[in-house]
Amino acid sequence: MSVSFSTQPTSIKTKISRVLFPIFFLFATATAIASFFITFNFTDQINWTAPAALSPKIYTDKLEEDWTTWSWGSEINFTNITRSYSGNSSISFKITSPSGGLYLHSAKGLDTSEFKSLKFAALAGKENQRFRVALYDKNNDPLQSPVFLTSYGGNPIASAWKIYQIPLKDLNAQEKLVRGILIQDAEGPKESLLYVDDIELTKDEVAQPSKTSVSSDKFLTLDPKSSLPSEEECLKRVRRSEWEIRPENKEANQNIPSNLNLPDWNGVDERANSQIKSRISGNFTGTTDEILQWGACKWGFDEDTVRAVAVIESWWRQADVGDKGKTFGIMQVKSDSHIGTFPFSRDSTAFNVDFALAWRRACYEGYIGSLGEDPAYREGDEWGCIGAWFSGAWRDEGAEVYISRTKDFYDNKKWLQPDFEYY
Ligand SMILES: [Ca+2]
Repeated sequence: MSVSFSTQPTSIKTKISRVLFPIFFLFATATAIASFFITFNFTDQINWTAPAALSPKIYTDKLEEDWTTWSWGSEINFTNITRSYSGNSSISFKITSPSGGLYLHSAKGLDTSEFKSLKFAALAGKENQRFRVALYDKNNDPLQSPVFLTSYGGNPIASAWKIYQIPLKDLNAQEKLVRGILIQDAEGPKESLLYVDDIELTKDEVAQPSKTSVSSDKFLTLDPKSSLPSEEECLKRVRRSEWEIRPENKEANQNIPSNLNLPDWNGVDERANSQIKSRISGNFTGTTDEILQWGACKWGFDEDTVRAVAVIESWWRQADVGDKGKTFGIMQVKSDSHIGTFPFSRDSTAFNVDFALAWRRACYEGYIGSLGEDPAYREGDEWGCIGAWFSGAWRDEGAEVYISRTKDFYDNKKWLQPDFEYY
């Protein structure tokens, strides 16, 4: 301002002009710039689509600009007002033929480089529906085979909205241009119905998908001669979830045996009968995984060894029958070598698991006399006992092959793999 005030005498009018003009000029310029931006932004919202990376929302109460439906095998309402997770409406997605897909397409696509996960809310129209999710690339090809919601906190349920957050790395969609989002029926009941709301990409790291194996309270193997937790304690310690990959086990999962009267085991250390066999009850109900956890807790074993053995024995199918009608259930309990187990081994998942793990514990304690004939048999070899459950002998060839296969399932957590539910 000192420049504007000349040291030369000047009229008041000139002085005022000299002061006011720059102020007016600045004001006018600012107004013009501001109005330019306001006008531009206003236009922007109507006609101009932001660069892909700036627009990670795909659906809120309607499909966002540039997203359209390429769906199939379904009836879809994008402004369904009967349910909403937020705002006024959601997508209702009713399957009319198997593997019907809710497929959202963007010609422009989304650059995922700044994002970490795909997030959406889902509510089931009925229970036990299964869905899978995939993202599609710039050529509209799938980036990889779909992942199952089962692995990300369980299937949608009918009583409450669930928020799914799937890491983009699980979808092979990091640093990609994504042109398609698929949520697909995975052979659930006919005419399944799903509500979906608030589909977006987020920058949030996914802490951990709520897979069942991830927990600090995981059951681990307790050394021989450890005192084992009571059934009451295990009832409290099982981590409950809605995850059920074998809905067909439901009836047996709800069945607790009555009038159980198992004869004493022959050819064993007497402690196998007094301390172990006497504890077998099948006194638990829950989902298939909860029952496996309960057995792991009660008998003091690494819960993933229990899950892995249930994979190799029956693929977690309690209705499984083997050995020409002599072997039953999720852990394949042999009715001829384990007298008194049938029909409980067939009718109650908890009994089946309870019995198989009681036997494993007796073996692990060194109490199984028939194995004791082998000089190599010793207490404290859990995998050796897992093999003996299969072969009836101590680390023979059949047992070693079985142990090796079971270890593979243990290592890759087979029960959490996307294809597991189809075995
Ligand atoms: Ca909404």
